[in-house]
Amino acid sequence: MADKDIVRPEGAAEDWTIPQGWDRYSPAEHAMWDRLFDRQARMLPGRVAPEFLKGLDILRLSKPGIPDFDELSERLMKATGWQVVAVPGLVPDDVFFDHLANRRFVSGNFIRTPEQLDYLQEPDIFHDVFGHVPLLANPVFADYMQAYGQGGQRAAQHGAIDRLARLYWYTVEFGLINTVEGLRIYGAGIVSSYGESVFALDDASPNRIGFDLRRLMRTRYRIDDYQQSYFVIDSFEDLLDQTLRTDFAPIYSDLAGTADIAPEELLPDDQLHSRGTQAYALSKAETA
Ligand code: HBI
Ligand code: FE
Repeated sequence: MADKDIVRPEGAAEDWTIPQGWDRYSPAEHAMWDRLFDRQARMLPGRVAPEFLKGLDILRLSKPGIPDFDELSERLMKATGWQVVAVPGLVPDDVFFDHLANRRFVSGNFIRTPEQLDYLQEPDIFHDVFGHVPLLANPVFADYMQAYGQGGQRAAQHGAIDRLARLYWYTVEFGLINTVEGLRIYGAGIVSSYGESVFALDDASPNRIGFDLRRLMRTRYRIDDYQQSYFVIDSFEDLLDQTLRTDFAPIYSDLAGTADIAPEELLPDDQLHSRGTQAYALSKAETA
């Protein structure tokens, strides 16, 4: 969706923020949070990066009910100087980058309906808060997200937002991390999804490829289904070092004119953690 297609709703401020309206959630909406929270909390130990579990703990994210952004922001502010602010849905890139650059994470204030339990297009409060916010309590990841916002402002000047968006996608949304105990998930798109938190780690279908910034910036991604490739970082410190402490301008010019890489494609230089069968994507293609 192009930015010009997103219209700032009436009632949203200049920076697109709106009141969370915590008092307006219905018992059914709070119950939906609890249901999603239970399902993921049971799934995650042994699957998610330890930093994520630590974040849940520090922020005391739990049941019962949808968190109040003011309370959450107070704890998050103490941990890393971040806040959570409510927005109506997707916001334009420049607005998104500006919030991140100022250590404000934007979150939808609505929660999915029972019909949308496992799939919805716009990020709701469960994806945004449960998926994204715990890692913002980690000082290194907190700096990474701010640097991404600053990098977005620069990428816009280079016409390279698409490249930078791939970095966000394959790390913040769908990243895997290598630990002494094996691969773990940390991307919010995985962590907030019941199906993908199993698929991304255990399924034989997807590729799991060692993180390589230039390679990743050439790789297209899927927005409609589980990923066909995941990229594996060694640590958050290493991710921050390799990416946003680096000036991307020379990388953007090197990459101009290079061919994109398909989501499932492997290259000879890839450091493979696992070579995927792509059985899942192929079975979907047959029935499509
Ligand atoms: N808006 N609310 C919201 N949440 C996002 O994750 C988001 C957005 N606008 C733009 C955007 N993400 C990305 O496309 C940028 O990283 C480029
Ligand atoms: Fe997200």
